[in-house]
Amino acid sequence: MQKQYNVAVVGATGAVGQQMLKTLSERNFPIDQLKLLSSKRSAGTKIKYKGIEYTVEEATPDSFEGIHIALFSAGGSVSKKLAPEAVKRGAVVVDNTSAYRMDPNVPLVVPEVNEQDIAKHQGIIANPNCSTIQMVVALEPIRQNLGLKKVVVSTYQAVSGAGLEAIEEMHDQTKAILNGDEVKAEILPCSGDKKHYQIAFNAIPQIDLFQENGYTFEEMKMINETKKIMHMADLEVAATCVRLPIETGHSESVYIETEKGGTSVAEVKELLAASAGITVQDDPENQIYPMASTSVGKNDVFVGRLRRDLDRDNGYHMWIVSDNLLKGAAWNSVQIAESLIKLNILG
Ligand code: NAP
Ligand code: 3JM
Repeated sequence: MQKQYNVAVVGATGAVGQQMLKTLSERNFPIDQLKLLSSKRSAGTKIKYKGIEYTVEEATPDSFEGIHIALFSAGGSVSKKLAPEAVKRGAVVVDNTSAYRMDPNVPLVVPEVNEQDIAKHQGIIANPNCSTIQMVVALEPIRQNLGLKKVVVSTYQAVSGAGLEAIEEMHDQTKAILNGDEVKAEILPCSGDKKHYQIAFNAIPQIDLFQENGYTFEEMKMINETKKIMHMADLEVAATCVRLPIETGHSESVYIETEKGGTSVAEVKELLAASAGITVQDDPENQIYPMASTSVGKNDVFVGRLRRDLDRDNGYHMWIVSDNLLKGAAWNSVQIAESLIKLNILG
């Protein structure tokens, strides 16, 4: 019989945590005991998993006694405080926050790209940022076959990437505007920043806090994480991250320059179509292309609108879409957990 594992989900009541439970259930993940953890606020809440009711508990260091795998998505400060406590108690942590992603001792993993890096873990494995994950899945087959020199990305990101409160804020603002009522903005663009702007019927060119270099932290996550995952410290990457009033599904306009020039668009499409985790949706004649709305609930990364640059024979433009809560968060984390079992490197 397959071995069963004790699994803790930290942030189980959140937007990512809910998708984590759905994904674990759909994958029939080999769970012996399941522990659902949150802050004090939601402790006592009942959540059903596979028809059985569980009571959510407040996450404390002792919550991790006897846990084999801990899936963290409760924000960076919770991971900084509790992930080392989980590791101390023998758990392997898959962390969905930015807390450890750039730590040289922590593998940053997208299984389609660098599954082998998991083997180097010292207790914590980091799950990249949602916008990074979907982009590197699409870029990796191109890197392998044509080489990669430069990436310029602009994102069109959904509000669910900022949590349940941001979704609610978008709903409330939309209703208020349509009813002619006063619009309140308290969360977006970034709950930790001074000013808040309306997201309904808007496009906000700020995700996370501004850094000293004029880029936002979300943009710097995409830049630094892409280089780390692809093992390409010299890759040229630039990013502009924008929040749109879309509930779920991040879209990206991506321009790349390859090492090798002259490969036809048809050949690049074939490379992408043959790769794990990618669905090509690209048929302009029939208006087929990826969209946020059609990506929701699916694990794949969708690629379309592939065109050669008009001035450079090693330049390509494409449109990359994925469900930010699935491949961008829950599904990638569960894939890492499945790899830990498959590669027999759980602690
Ligand atoms: P959310 O909907 O706001 O949910 C936050 C979750 O964290 C809730 O379950 C909340 O519990 C829990 N939490 C908050 N403070 C806590 C504490 N002190 N101790 C224990 N649990 C606590 O946010 P979300 O969208 O699910 O995102 C959660 C985190 O996941 C983000 O902060 C981010 O770091 C990460 N994330 C990663 C990606 C990615 O790209 N890989 C994408 C989205 C989010 P209560 O119900 O008790 O408040
Ligand atoms: C996505 O610590 C926090 O306040 C969480 C901020 C956050 C992050 C992050 O930096 O971990 C919100 C939404 C992410 C992420 O995946 O990078």
